[in-house]
Amino acid sequence: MKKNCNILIFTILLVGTFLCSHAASTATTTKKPSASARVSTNSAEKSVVVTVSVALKVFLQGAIDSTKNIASMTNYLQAPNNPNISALLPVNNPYAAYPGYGDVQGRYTQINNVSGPAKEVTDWVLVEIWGNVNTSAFPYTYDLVERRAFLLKPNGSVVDTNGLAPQFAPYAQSDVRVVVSHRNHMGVISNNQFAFNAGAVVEYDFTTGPDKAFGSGIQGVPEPMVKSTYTKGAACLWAGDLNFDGNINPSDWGLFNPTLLPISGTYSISDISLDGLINADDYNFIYPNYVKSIYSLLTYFKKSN
Ligand SMILES: [Ca+2]
Ligand SMILES: [Ca+2]
Repeated sequence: MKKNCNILIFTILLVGTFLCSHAASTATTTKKPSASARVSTNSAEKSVVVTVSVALKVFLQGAIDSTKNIASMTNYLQAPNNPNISALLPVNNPYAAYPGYGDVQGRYTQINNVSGPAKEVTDWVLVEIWGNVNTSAFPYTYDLVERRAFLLKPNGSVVDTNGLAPQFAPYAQSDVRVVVSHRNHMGVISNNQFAFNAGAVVEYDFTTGPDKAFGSGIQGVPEPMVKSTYTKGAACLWAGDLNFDGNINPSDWGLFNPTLLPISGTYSISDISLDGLINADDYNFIYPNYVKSIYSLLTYFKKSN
């Protein structure tokens, strides 16, 4: 039994290396099932479950590190750059506290430890797997296949608490899309569709351009991500969707820092720059986006299952 465990651990380490090397790639395809896909055993049922590995890359406009020459994000909520602020990332993911999201799993006791398995962390993100996406008529519809909260790292990669790419259950349909949302940035739906066969490795980099998100290029619809000099040419989720509904509008502005006084040492939706402070920096993100009335086609979708 001990020997079997060692073999399993060795297999996971090998596969972890495999997945990490793939996460660095910018390819956007679903690969055919591979012999080196991660395999986990459920001894109680004496069955083997082969998962789908999903390596995502996404940036948040508010968290872009303005001190760097290339696009990356800060981890100031985990390792504050202000000596008067303590680490602020919550052990339990924040999404499970939202109405209708009580099923969202995600807990990482070492989230404020930069030496933990996931190393540097910017914040929690919510990843949803959508199947049967139908955009032929309004409202657009989808089946929610699975959703969980994961850790977003400064380099944009989304990882599980072990530092590796998230694993999801296989899904028979070939039209799966991946949705990434954040508690104060506007979420995105992948423009690509993927096959979710057992053992598949899905890699998708949202940062290469707004066209990686569904809705890009449609006349009259705002680009689903922002790409600017400030973001160093990377596509980022728009900052300022404080009520997590896919729009950045007066409702979000109404939630923003009601006192308009600086506040420090807080994990708050009003801290749009994700540095533990609520001040003019955050105002400078939400105000121009709210004035533009940025909205996402996420708001056109209705869950059908
Ligand atoms: Ca909103
Ligand atoms: Ca801030």
